[in-house]
Amino acid sequence: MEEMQARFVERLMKDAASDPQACSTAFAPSNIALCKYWGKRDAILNLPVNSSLSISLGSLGTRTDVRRIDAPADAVHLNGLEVPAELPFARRLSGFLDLLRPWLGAGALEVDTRNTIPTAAGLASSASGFAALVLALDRLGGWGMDRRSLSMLARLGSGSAARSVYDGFVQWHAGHDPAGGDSFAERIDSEWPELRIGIVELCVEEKPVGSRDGMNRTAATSALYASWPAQAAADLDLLRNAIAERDFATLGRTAERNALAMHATMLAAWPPLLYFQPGTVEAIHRIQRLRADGLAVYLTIDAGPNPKLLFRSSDEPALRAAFAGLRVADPFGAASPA
Ligand code: 2P0
Repeated sequence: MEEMQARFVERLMKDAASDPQACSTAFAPSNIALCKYWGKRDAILNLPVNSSLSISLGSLGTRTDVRRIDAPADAVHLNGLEVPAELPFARRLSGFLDLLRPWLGAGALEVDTRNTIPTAAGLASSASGFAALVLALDRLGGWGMDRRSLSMLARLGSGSAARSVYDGFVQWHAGHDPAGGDSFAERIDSEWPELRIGIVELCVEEKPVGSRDGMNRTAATSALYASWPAQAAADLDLLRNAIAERDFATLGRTAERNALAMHATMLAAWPPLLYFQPGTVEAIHRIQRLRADGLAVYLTIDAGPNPKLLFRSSDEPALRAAFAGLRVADPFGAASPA
């Protein structure tokens, strides 16, 4: 497994420059998929079955500081607390660093990761986490790599991280190459300043089945999964058109249907995957009522219980009134911390 990843990294890094620094820092925004990534065509190289499309979450994301240390092993901190080396978070991170160490000047690193979003609550913190790490490592090694290559490196850490190396609307191309060389993310050159994402925080506990296991189980056991790739491809085209034409109703409707179709494939898996909590269902009903009353609000839900709302800035007061404690992200707002 490591060998295939190492070969992939070697090919990618052959054009990298080298100007090693003592420390570096980077921020990456979290992202919410409007057309979801669900299923892998290659689990080792993290190649998806379908292309996906996301919107970044402005200042909600991950800041990562990386520093060379004179120590026998990496030191990992998450939100200010040291993470013991044997915990899955630290092992996954150090395993990823091992892939890139030959281009970093070897040695142990201290990695300090701070999320402005809850970890493992379906808010894609692994996406912003691996993206911020890769951006910081590019600076630490002085590689000067382009974003497309960095998105492919981030992809190896976590699929959705490929999309978090950019701001705004992003498409991750599934690609066809078995070696993974054409599965990268790309920014869609379009801004939509009125667009807002509302995060309904119902549950910040770690979910029982992670998305990696969830998508593998769905692809392996759900009869409904057969219809997913075509649905995702059709939705992606609709979303691209809606973005180009600033057609909010089509954007929202397509994103909501895409998310619920993904959850339908999970429900038909065995054992069934039900990420919804009672509050999730209540929120879905509330959104349907608000829409029936004329409010243009749509939802999307990842592999977790927390709904995210899609709406326009003019409706923000109404949605804050309807959802107490709503956290609102402004994807095209003030520049994210660099
Ligand atoms: C997405 N999710 O497009 C979809 C929707 C969850 C539901 O990408 O195995 O943590 O690390 O590639 O990226 C979450 O999956 O999975 C995800 P891996 P990842 O945002």
